Amino acid sequence: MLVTELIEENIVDCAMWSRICAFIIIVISLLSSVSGQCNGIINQLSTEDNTWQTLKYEPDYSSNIQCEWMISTNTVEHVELEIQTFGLLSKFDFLRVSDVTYDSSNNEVTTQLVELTGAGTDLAFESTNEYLKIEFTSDFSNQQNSCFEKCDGFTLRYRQKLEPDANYTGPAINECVYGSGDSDDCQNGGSCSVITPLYSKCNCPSNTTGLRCETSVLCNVELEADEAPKYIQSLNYPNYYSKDEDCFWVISSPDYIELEVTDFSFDSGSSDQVWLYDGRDENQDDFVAYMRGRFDDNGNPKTEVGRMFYSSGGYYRVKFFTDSNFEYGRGFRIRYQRRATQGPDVPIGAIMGGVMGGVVVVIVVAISGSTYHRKRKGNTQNL
Ligand SMILES: [Ca+2]
Ligand SMILES: [Ca+2]
Repeated sequence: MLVTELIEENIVDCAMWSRICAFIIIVISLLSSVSGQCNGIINQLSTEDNTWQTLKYEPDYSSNIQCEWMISTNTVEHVELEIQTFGLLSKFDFLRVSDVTYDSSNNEVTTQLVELTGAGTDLAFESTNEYLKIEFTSDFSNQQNSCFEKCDGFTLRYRQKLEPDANYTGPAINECVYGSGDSDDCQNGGSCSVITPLYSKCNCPSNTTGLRCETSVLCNVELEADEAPKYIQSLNYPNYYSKDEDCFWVISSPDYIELEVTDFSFDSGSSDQVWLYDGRDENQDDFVAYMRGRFDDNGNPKTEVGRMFYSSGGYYRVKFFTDSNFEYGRGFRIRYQRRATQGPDVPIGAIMGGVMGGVVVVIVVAISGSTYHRKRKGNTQNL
C-alpha cells in the first residue's frame, strides 16, 4: 500500500529508476501472494460444475486482518455457501456474509445476511442473485491469549447452487424426501411439488425454512415431532438473538421425543437461558434442565452442544428468555425427532433409586429442588 502510494505520488520516478521499480513490483507481487487469501476476488464459478470448493483461513489467524472475498457465478444461478466451522474471538473478530446485487446504475447493493463471532459449525447461506461477499476481520486484540473458545479461523465451502428447471435432464432429485426414504417428508404443513418428472421440491409455509420446511422460525407454537429430524431455534438465528425475549415451543409426539442441542451461543452470564420441561406445560415438577452461559462453575469454557434429552411421554416444552442487555450470541438450535421407544434417559430419581435406594432419592430431590429454587430466585433478581 505504502509502496503503491510512493509510485502514485511520483516520489519514486519509474522512468528514471527502472531497476528500483522492477524490484518494487516484485516486492508488491510477493506481498500480495503472502496475503493472497485476502482482498481477492473469486470469480466465475463454473456453470458446468456444481462441486464444492473450499476456502480456509486457519489455524491461529493473526490480529489486524481485513479480508474480503466475492464469490460469483457466471450465470443467473445462485451461490450456495456452507460455513463448516468457525472459531473467532467473541465480540472482537468477525466473519460476515453479505448478499450482493447491482442496481440499474451498476452500484453494489450489499445486504448483510449474518455476522458471526465466537465458535460454531454448519451454517448454510445462499445468494439472492449471483454474488455473495465474505468478510473476515480480526481487530488488534490478541485472540490467541484471550480466546476462551476455539479461535482457529474458519473453513467454508461454496458452489453454484443446482437449480433444476423445466429443461433439467440430470439425475432425478427429490428434495421432499429425507435421507434414502421414499415418503414425502415436507414438514410443518409444507407440500411436495413435482416440478418435472426429474425434480420435486417442498413448498414451505412462510413460518418455516429449510429444504423440507423442517425448521420453525417462530416461537409460541406447538409442533409435532416426525421420524425425519425437525428443528427449533432462537428467533433471528443464526443472527444475534434479541434482548427481552420470552418464547416457548411445545413439541408433541404420538409416542416419545428425542432432542439434541446442535448449536448454543449465549452471553457469559446467566440472564439469557433455555429451560427444558419433560411435559406440555411449564410445571416445576417437569423441569429437566437449564442451559445458559459459556463457563462452568469452575470458570472453564463449556458447551451445551451435543446434549441429548428424551421425553418420558408425548410432550416436551422448551422455554427461551433473555434480559434487557444485548449480546453477541447466535442463541440456540435444537433438533427434535419422534422416537417409537423411550430414550435412554430416565428421570434422575429413578436412576438414583435403582442404584442407591429410596432414602438417597429423597435427599437428592431435596437438594436439587433447593438448588433449583435458589437459581431461579437468582435469575429473577437478574431479570
Ligand atoms: Ca483479534
Ligand atoms: Ca442478554
